[in-house]
Amino acid sequence: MKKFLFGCCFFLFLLSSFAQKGWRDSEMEIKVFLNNQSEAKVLHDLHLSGDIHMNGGFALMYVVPDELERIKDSQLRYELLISDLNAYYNNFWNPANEQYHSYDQIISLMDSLATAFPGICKKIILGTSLQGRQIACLKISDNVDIDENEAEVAFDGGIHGDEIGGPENLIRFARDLCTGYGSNTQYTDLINSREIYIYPMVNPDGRVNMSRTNAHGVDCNRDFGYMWNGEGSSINPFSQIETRVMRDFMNAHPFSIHVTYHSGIEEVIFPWCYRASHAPDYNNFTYLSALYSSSSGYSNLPYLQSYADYPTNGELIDDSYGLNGPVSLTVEISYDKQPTDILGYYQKNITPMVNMIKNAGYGLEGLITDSITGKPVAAAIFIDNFYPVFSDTLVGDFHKFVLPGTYTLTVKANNYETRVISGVMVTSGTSTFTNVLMKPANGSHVAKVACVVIPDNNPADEANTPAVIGAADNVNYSLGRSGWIILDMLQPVLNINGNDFKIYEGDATPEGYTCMVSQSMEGLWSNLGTGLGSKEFDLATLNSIRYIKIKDDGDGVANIADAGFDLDAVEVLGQVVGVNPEVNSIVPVIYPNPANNELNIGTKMNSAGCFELILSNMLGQYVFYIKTELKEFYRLNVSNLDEGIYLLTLKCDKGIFQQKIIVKHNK
Ligand SMILES: [Ca+2]
Ligand SMILES: [Ca+2]
Ligand SMILES: [Ca+2]
Ligand SMILES: [Ca+2]
Ligand SMILES: [Zn+2]
Repeated sequence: MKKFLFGCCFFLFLLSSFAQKGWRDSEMEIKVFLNNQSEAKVLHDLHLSGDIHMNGGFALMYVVPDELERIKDSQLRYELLISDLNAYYNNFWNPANEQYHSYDQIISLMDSLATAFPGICKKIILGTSLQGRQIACLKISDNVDIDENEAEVAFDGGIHGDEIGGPENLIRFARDLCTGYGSNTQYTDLINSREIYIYPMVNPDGRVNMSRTNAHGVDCNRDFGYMWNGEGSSINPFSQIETRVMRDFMNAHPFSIHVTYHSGIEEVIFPWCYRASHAPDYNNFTYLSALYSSSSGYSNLPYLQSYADYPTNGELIDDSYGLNGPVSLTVEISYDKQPTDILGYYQKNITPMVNMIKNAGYGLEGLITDSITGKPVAAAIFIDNFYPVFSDTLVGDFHKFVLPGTYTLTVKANNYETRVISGVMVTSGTSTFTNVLMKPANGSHVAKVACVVIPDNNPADEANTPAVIGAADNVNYSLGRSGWIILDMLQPVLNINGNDFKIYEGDATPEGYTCMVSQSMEGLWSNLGTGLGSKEFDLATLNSIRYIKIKDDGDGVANIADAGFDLDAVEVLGQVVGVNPEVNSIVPVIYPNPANNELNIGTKMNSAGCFELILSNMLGQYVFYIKTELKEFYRLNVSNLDEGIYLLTLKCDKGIFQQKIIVKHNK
């Protein structure tokens, strides 16, 4: 153990000494010429850092001398572009670069926009980089301090720190939007009707160090957790702070359209990056990519599925789309990573950026609220066979870009009945609004997929990850051999008497797996043991958890349809405990849950006579007690209770009813 710790410390020491420079010692940039797919495969199999662009017939690779020897051995033709990247970029920002704003200048521009336009522009610090720099974005919208029922759209750049054109575009765009408010009619309309997020430097250490990677030497655009596969020196999905900050940003804002900017070639690419087959939203992707291209100032801006340019795993756009459902595009704005005519490239991209903001509000939208309280509901919205989007939990609104047509919406939410709304028509250049009232009901399941991994991919399976959301329906996501998934239950799963949740396998051939649980995505993970097919699990010594991780046992064949454990659903048990059959027939309706000010209890105990109502905390202490005459409806004031989890007990002469209640005060 000591030896292991020493090894870790030594490793950290290496990383921190490495972190002082942006690139590895003697790292160089080379251009490798690729005539065909088999040459690209030879290069890919060397597992080096860089971007392969089959679409352009070349790759830009970042190699140290012994890696260069491997390229020489492979007989691939290459050209040396930069012989020592650290030396080359050493004085890039000093003296000040005339074409580009530095990290400090971009941050102070963001601050000054927020100060000069406080009604429509707000700077949000999302996190801090490894070397202590701000990871920040701007929100540009009317009533900027309030989350309104408006479509949200995101632009980010600079995940590869040396590709400095994207961030430069974005800060100029932010400035033009703000200064145009009130005078430019189009900008004014969009700022009034959308929530625009501009996130110019995803990897600020990389910008200062002029490096592709972050200060840990990891390519953040291979570190994302949807079909992650250990590329770009990433040792775990979401292993880097820059990646986790982006993940949390995506979870907090259900974007309708998201665009991420790069340089190295000129093209628009869309998911999937990790597989050849088309994503269910393929037609939506190609429509918006074509619009981006045709409305741009480029004479030719090709658009294609990312995989067709070259396969990669762990990219931001797969993660953004795969976990949250927006249209997510990568735009490569220039062959040069630091083009001298940056103003020209900005001008080529203004109209398409405006078009993306516009289209973020087209398609389907709606408001999802509790039918009794009117409060917003956290829901997954499935539209035909597209990847689901999620409601904004602050307002309850959702927005999904779709092409004109007639659609069926299926809205799934924990502790509500599923709603299916069909025949929703969408016409061109507008949005169709649907008001969705959700009826309280018992039942809690997976709310969202949080991370998914299949070692070395399994293209033979359709990889239907959204199939695990909601109640069991025999529609599965197959984990793949040794694959694993992290499920977000959203509300805490409590440890009550007996088993606490049930994992469902949705086919007739049971397969083995391990089940782990955690309060946080970052761990610690507790192992609850193994299962074979559907099985109930007990939280044992834990009080409550939010995330469930299921890992296939590694048996069987890797590259076939339905390889690995076939996960259908996870159901939270113990919503109702200690109920005898007689009481079951008079199970009350209790809402909202979580409760803010009031908890409504429909007792349905007309035949039960006198009853006792007890609310106790998780230590078993009573926080409320009443013994009362028969009543069909009871309203309990919880506004003065501390936030947390409580157990509601109803006793009558026919038995006992219990349900866990969450008290959460909206701030
Ligand atoms: Ca607004
Ligand atoms: Ca238990
Ligand atoms: Ca099976
Ligand atoms: Ca299912
Ligand atoms: Zn890039």
